[in-house]
Amino acid sequence: MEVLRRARGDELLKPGELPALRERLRRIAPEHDLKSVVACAFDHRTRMLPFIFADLRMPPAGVRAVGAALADSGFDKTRIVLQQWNRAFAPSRMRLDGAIPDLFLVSSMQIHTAACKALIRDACRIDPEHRPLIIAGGPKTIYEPWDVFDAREAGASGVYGSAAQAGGGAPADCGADVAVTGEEFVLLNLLEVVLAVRAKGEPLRRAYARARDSGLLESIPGLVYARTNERGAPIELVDTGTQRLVGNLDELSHPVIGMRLLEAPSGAATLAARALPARRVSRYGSIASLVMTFGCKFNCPYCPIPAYNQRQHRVKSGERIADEFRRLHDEFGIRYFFGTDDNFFNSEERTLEIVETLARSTIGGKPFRKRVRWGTEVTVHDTLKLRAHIPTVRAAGVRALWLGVEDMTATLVKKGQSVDKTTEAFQLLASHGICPMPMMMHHDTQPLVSRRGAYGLINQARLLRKAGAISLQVLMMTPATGSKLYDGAFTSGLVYASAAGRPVEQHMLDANYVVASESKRPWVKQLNILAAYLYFYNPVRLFIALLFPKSRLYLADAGMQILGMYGLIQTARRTLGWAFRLMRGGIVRRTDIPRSPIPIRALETPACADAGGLVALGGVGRQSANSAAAGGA
Ligand code: B12
Ligand code: SF4
Repeated sequence: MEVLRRARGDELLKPGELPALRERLRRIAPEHDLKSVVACAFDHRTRMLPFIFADLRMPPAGVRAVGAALADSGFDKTRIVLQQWNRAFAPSRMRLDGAIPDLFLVSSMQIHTAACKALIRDACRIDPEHRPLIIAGGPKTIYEPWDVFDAREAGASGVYGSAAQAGGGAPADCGADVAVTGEEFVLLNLLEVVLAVRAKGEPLRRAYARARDSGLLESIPGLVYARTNERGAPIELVDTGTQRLVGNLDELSHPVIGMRLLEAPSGAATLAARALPARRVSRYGSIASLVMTFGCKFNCPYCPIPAYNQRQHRVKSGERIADEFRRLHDEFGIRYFFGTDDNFFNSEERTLEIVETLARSTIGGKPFRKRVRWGTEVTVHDTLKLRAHIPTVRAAGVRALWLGVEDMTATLVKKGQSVDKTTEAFQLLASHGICPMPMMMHHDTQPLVSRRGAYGLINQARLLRKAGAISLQVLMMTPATGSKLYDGAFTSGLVYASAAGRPVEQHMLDANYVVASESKRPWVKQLNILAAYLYFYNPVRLFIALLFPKSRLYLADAGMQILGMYGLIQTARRTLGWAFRLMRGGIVRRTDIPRSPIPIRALETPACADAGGLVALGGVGRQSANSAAAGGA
């Protein structure tokens, strides 16, 4: 099920509402002196193609934004811990300024759920009197907020594997206190409400419980919180409805604030006395992700993005983006950037405003393109629409664009692409020194190779390479939470529960594993993905890339080959065992849609009335199906 849209005209916050909230919090922050730790859950079993390098080198924008929002609201005793860098981090042992933090926030994608739950479980080892208020957020909870609560007393099996997954001896209330299904504003709104009832020196979690029990949280759209029994175990979840979105992204806190809060990589379970010094940030986080736009005008049924954004296209101004590049470059020495856009070329007018501003901006007296290199996601359709402006895009510093090609023949998905158009768009970008990076989706009806035409997976990889691609992403079509196709994929029995006795776990939902297919020989699909990667990344091609590189960027082609071969080894190591299980058979399918084992009471907000009311959720996943794609486009 998709994220429900608020009533028309009520999707966005009023202009200035977010900065005003920060300002109010700044005024009361000194008397509360909160200490917060924001953790990014990361399951290292997901390390493989197509993102084997970026997954560790790019501090995620989500946790950085949450940390920045807190610090920018006056709560500067905040630390961001990435499990990518700090595998041994144990929340039960965290101390900030010598004390147990008041707030423990966890951000997770769906594929990192096991790691997210383990972090929450460990935080629950802190005795209840001192335990921080535990808040979960991010792409996991946006769609399946109920999965971060302790469901053991509800006695259910949960989504994939056990929902509770609590180890022996874990306390009864071993889950998050509250899940945020929205963005920064929702978190700050919650804090303001809780701090308003907090007595001097009172534990934040106790003040939170009082605010919750007095019904004060009901007026904050974007929360799911637990009502508990005397043992602290959740008996009911309350869903306050869809958030209002910040429309003008210039109102967000500056990314440099979040970048200053990162915990240095270490093998320790505890936190260092100070955050990672600015001069060392780029050594570990050499790529900075930047929020520039949100939303996409297309409506691909396998993609949750348009519904998440309530069909809004939200943007930052060119001036603000230039400032973010400049300050991140100057303060941290970062030269590589990635835009977190769903479809950067979505609106011609807004795109031009951004790239023209960047193209005439300077950093340290030099033009942008000489100082920074960046990439983001776009569509083939919009690239061709903007063909006359590609030189300006290049002058703005863009060196790579990821395009959601999916299937060049548009048999699977139609969003304005075709073999000719895709080839034209790729050649156009390559001719201007921008590396076109294809994102493809393999599906049940697509063969590995077709004798004629361009239908086969390898046929398409070959065409894309010829047209200038230096990287390849091939993912299997897999149901994505929050997409239109999600529920149907389950009820129709497409999705596997297990194969040859091995259950499908959430870390396997990254579209690298074949976990939903009608194919009689799904193991062939699994091997097809490896074959396509091997066709694209191999020693022969590396040799050719050294002699006749596809990219104008020095050694980029050869570098991608080396990275791709390393990633391929990891992908094969992790997915071959699954291919053998698929071959052995014994595939058990599921027909139940993942749903909350704990009853959910959805508050009926008039705002959501046009979507049938939140009652429609009934505890089922809040959103969409899954595109295999990493982001969008
Ligand atoms: C950039 C990106 C990537 C990058 C970078 C990831 C990184 N290290 O930064 C790369 C290319 C590596 C990547 C990889 C993948 N990605 Co990706 N990616 C994105 C993208 C386009 C932007 C993410 C981002 O930075 N957004 C901007 C930040 C500010 O937004 P945010 O993270 O949502 O955080 C906000 C809120 O969620 C909330 N919030 C977040 N955390 C918390 C925590 C608390 C406590 C609170 C209160 C609030 C809160 O507040 C934040 C500020 O507004 C999103 C789509 C999107 N537009 O968000 C997909 C997305 C996150 N990716 C997705 C997927 C599926 C993947 C892959 C699995 C794809 C694949 N098949 O390989 C891999 C996973 C790799 C791995 N091992 O982790 C999905 C996740 C779906 C889900 N339900 O979990 C998304 C949502 C796209 C989609 N289909 O909708 N991805
Ligand atoms: S898959 Fe890409 S083009 Fe389609 S709706 Fe999602 S972001 Fe837009």
